[in-house]
Amino acid sequence: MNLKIIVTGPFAAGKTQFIKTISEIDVVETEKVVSSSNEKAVKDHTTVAMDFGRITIDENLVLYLFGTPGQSRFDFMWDILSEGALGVVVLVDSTSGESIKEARKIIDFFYTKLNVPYIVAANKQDLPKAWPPEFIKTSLDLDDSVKVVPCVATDKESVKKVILELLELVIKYIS
Ligand SMILES: Nc1nc2c(ncn2[C@@H]2O[C@H](COP(=O)(O)OP(=O)(O)OP(=O)(O)O)[C@@H](O)[C@H]2O)c(=O)[nH]1
Ligand SMILES: [Mg+2]
Repeated sequence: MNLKIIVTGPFAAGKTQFIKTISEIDVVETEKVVSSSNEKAVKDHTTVAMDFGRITIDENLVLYLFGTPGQSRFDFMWDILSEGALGVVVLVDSTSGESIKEARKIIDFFYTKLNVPYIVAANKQDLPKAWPPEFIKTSLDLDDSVKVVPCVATDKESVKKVILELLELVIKYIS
């Protein structure tokens, strides 16, 4: 079985990094140099279309990971990418209030559009200023049933844990 998973979240939340850390194939990236000085203050490149990676869980289950662009000016891609997806990881930069605010809009978009299981990954937990997952859950005003898990997208074990948490929900949902 093949499962399509969306990795989404605000600008610079760590989506491309997350997929690169876990993918067994070279990630197909669509990075371009950022255009505004605000963005430049954060980083040089941004995803303009998608990231694509793959994970083989076992001989019966392969996950296809589709990373979205984070900036809302590319949100036409969200529609295209979400077609047929069965689960969503919403990454949030846990050090940024702006990221949390944007994440709320993204969750609303995907939940309205897809209505499939999702989890929130409170990313960049290695940074000293990171808010804990519980704080992010409260700030996002999420239902108690929504899982908000800690994440460090540069760490393979951490990314794996997030994927497995989502997979559990997806398998329940489709069976
Ligand atoms: N310290 C730390 N840095 C991270 C982590 N995840 C990502 N980063 C860094 O955060 C920056 C943004 O990461 P990207 O993967 O480009 O973020 P993105 O969500 O794909 O960004 P856009 O596609 O532009 O929306 C990069 O400099 C990453 O190296 C993390 O868990 N910890
Ligand atoms: Mg990206």
